[in-house]
Amino acid sequence: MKIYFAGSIRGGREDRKKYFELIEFLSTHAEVLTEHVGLESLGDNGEKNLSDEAIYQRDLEWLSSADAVVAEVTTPSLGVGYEIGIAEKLAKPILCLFDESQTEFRLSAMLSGNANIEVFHYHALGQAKKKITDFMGSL
Ligand code: 6IA
Repeated sequence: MKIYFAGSIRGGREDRKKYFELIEFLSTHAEVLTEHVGLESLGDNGEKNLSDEAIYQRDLEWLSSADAVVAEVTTPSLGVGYEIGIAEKLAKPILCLFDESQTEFRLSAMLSGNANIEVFHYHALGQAKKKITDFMGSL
């Protein structure tokens, strides 16, 4: 099972520790194609040794080959929104995780109003992990 994990990079790296923990948890269930998204060393400029064109090509290939997408969507990110839209068109199962305790953010209606996307609101990361387990079990 291959999972494409999406999380904000240039949209802001404040939640990177959360991405790291979710990726670690996901890795116990499946192969995570995008482990770099959770790396502490990845700043909001992303990967230094790859051009934007190379990153785009590689990420779209990974997205096409993934069995499902898990996205942490609390910090708004154009790239994550784009990936979710493409994943929907590719008919991939999509789970979006939104941290309700970060009250400065509100989830886009393009996700919360979309019946093709499973949106889960959580307060504690443990709830998100439990949801991931259920989601993976449903694939
Ligand atoms: O718009 P954002 O940068 O927040 O988009 C984040 C999402 O797009 C993540 O889910 C990644 O899968 C993907 N993505 C966007 N930029 C990168 C990146 N470096 N490295 C890896 N994945 C990326 C960006 C720029 C770098 C050459 C300086």
